Amino acid sequence: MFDRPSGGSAAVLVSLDFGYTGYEDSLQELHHLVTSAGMMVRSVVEGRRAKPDAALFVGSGKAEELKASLVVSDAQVAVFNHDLSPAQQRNLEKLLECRVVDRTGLILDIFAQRAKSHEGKLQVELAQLEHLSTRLIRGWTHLERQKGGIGVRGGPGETQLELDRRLLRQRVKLLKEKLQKLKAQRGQQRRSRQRSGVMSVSLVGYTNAGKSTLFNRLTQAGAYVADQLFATLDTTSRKMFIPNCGSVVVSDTVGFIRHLPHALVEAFGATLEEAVQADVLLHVVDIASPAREEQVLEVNRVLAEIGAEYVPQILVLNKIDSTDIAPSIERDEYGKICKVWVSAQQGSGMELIRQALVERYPHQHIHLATQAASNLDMVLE
Ligand SMILES: Nc1nc2c(ncn2[C@@H]2O[C@H](COP(=O)(O)OP(=O)(O)OP(=O)(O)O)[C@@H](O)[C@H]2O)c(=O)[nH]1
Ligand SMILES: [Mg+2]
Repeated sequence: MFDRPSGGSAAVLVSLDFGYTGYEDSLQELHHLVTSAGMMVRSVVEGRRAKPDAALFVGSGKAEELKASLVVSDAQVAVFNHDLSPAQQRNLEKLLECRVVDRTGLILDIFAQRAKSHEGKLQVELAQLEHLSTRLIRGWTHLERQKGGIGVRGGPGETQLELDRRLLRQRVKLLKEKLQKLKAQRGQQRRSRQRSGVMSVSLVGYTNAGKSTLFNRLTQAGAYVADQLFATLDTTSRKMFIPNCGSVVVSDTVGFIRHLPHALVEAFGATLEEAVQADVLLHVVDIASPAREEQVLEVNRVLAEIGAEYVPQILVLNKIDSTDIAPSIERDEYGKICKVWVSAQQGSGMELIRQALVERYPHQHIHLATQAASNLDMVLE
């Protein structure tokens, strides 16, 4: 609704090294994010600073270098590998005379492009509005165009700013109500699934780890797979049957990324709840990525944020075909499989994942019983 589509634009990336670890990885990830948004990377402006400049984020010399780079490479967008304050973004746009996108804005842009389902679209719009509301300051007029369309007129003496704020609040409230209804429906479906005693497994992991590829392997579904960040936005669930054991419902979910914008985590609450409510999480890791350890930590951090830190996890170390590791398993101190090395793309190690799930199956009933006892709603139903 608010984003100007980035697809097709040429971009100059801006990245400052503040001396934190993982700088190179984050810059590489920015590249991938920008191409995933459908833009072309024309050049990269880098620098080092102790801390960001209050007015422009980069120093004034660097800002001039950036301006020249935008002109030389005929780029229309400057994409920052950082989050900018509303004032910094405004100052930069004025100085550079081009669109300035920060990291959160870029991720929101990709989500807006990818959203397919009704729920996904509502979630993205809510996240965009929440992000925007922090930027709603005097002189900001993005909502102006919509004002007439919605047909709301400000009362006497109401400033443009107050009107904008009011429109925004109304829309946010409406979106939250709609999402709440969808969440209730989702909960209903989940409860009937739980009552039927079917084990539920959610695939979680860093974006591009191979969750959808694994989902397709396990369930013979045709989920969208691509070398893009955030290829999957909507949760898809499919049944999978394990011989001599029973049915398992597997859900493919949205991927995580470092510094996942908070507005997104909040807006995607209903979708992410699929992970919170699962009996087991298959945490998919791209073993070929040099940043894999940090990615695992980041995924666990988001899982804790949404209340899924106590759901049992099996670590699926994927993409072994790009290493010299063979399909294999590791067991925890209780003798249960806790790590599985596989290649979802080649289909190797799939039987090891099924074996790991079979081991967890009996616990499902214990889990259900405890959950039912502690959840009055379920007992009363
Ligand atoms: N070499 C190799 N590549 C793989 C493997 N599994 C997945 N990929 C590739 O990794 C990329 C991402 O795969 P997806 O299945 O879309 O990853 P995802 O985790 O669902 O990603 P998002 O939905 O974007 O979060 C694709 O290019 C896949 O072909 C694997 O076992 N080996
Ligand atoms: Mg996916």
